[in-house]
Amino acid sequence: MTSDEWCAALFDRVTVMTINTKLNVHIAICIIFNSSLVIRNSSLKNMVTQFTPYTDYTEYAPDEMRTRAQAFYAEIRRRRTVRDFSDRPVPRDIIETCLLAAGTAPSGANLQPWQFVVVSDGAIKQQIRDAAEAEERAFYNGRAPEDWLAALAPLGTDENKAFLTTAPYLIAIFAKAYDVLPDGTKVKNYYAAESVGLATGMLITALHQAGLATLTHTPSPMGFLNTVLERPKNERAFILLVVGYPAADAAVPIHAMQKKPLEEIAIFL
Ligand code: IYR
Repeated sequence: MTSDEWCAALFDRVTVMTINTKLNVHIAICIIFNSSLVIRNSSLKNMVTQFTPYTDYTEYAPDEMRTRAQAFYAEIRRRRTVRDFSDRPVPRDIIETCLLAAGTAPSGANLQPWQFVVVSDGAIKQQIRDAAEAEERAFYNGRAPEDWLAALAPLGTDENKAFLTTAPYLIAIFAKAYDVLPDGTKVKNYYAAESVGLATGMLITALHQAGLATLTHTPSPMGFLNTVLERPKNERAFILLVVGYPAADAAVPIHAMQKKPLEEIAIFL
């Protein structure tokens, strides 16, 4: 029996901290907690700190780094938020691979507090469109303050969201403020919104890299997504990502192409 297992067997509710010595010896310390303590995982093995050499890293000479950085910038600066989608189907495995890429995003305590719901079913897309357009009608016809509408004017958006039924995929991205264990225990996630934002950015990048267009759609409020997609209370809609090929005649607002120069977005100290 390992020391971890010994602790687990001895106490019903314990936490095990391990001290990783230079000799790589794990010293397990058991602490008896009061009844409010919750163990994240019934297997205490997950609490042991273990390391493995970082062999996947590749270093490039500065010239090659420069070339790679410039090549990536040239690629990503072509990304556009698109609102005119084609209905051409996209192979599902491409979406799956991009989701796997998104799932490698850093997250608070590596708790990966995201849930992606990929919708290709026409009837569900129609339900989402109906509910989103209802919210958007309210938004554009009174709910949105004047200055918000003025900021949106150069984008030419309105309450009509045809892309929600035209595009082959809608990916509803939810953030989980907490997880629920099989026994019903709630376990808090950390930096859930930040983590899901990072994963969403990586998903958009992966999809662009694969040759697909996206739209980060934020019908406001987005609570209807829980109802339509039957998601539990601990999941909060973060964004609705529309994915597909741009329509042959897709156009993008010039305003959206104007990105701030480096001097306006970065300071070097
Ligand atoms: N949710 C509305 C309004 C909207 C808000 C922002 I901030 C945008 O960048 C774009 C649109 C809509 O989707 O039309």
